[in-house]
Amino acid sequence: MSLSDFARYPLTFGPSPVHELNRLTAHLGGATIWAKREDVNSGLAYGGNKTRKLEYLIPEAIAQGADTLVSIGGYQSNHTRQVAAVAAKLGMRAVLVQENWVDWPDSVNDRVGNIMLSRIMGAEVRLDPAGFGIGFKSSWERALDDVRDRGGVPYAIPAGASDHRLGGLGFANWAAEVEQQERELGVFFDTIVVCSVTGSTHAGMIAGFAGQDRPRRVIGIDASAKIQETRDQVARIARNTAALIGLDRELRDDEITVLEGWAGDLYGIPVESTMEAIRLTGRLEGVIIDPVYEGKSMAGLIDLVTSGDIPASSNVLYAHLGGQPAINAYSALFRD
Ligand code: 5PA
Repeated sequence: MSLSDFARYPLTFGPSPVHELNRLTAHLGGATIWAKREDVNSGLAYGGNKTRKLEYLIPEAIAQGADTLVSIGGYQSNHTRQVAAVAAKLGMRAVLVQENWVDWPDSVNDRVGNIMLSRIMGAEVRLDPAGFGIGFKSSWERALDDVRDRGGVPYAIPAGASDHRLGGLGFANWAAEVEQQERELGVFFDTIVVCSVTGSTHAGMIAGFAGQDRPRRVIGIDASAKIQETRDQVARIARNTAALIGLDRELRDDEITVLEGWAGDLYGIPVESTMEAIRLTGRLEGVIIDPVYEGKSMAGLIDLVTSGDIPASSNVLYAHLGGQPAINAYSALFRD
């Protein structure tokens, strides 16, 4: 099997845009920085990385006769918002278990941003007090049972569409897309920087790039503050995805790099470097990134470029994975 043998239901506009961040590049004074923009990859409720992953899960859901997508995330999950949008587009229902993953005191945390968008799109939103964890949950099993009890046919999508046989395919396809865009642009991105939490975004990229001729660094920046779990999950999904798309060799350990140092102590809580990254990217480029994911991976990129760990001769591709709606739950941080 190769990637092109898997059915893909188009949910994106096509290849996501790639462009240079020239003012950020000049400001940092090192490697040349580009961005590939999953935050504008689709017309379905602001898109994002999950929209790409779902392109490879939806054909299976349709083949199984599913009428309800069931998934799980935090109150401000971007993933569940994208599931809600895809369900709406396909004429399916969505049942979303939204857990209290982040102990964030903003009184509108369970009302604005992503969760509001999911409600607007007709999803059944179930608030659950459980804390952060990317594993399987009883609340999720209950949601699946409830759909069955009502006579529906659920299709189960785990957190971040990651711990799923097909979860890595969307970003294996991203790697192929990058190679094509490099040909068109006449540039080679020797270093990719990507945020990693449930793992299949980074893992899919690793599997996809591993089948290409020119090696490159694919650096994951942990935003979960549970580094060992993230590393294990990325490694497992990368190896499963590589086997699934017919890579004819084992992935080496040095191809799986998840760095810690920018997540702070807790998932979902920005730290000083996150806030600086958000402000810098906004002021220099007019590009908005969020305090939970992209602010942390951009903080990593800034440090790696500034320190020379990523050398000045490099062309770096920053994967902007979306996630801006959540910023509305963090308004208190931007008052002055
Ligand atoms: C998310 C995830 P992975 O989970 O595939 O590692 O991607 C990390 C990530 N950037 C990076 C953004 C904007 C994201 O939304 N979000 C989750 C969610 O519930 O929204 C799965 C955690």
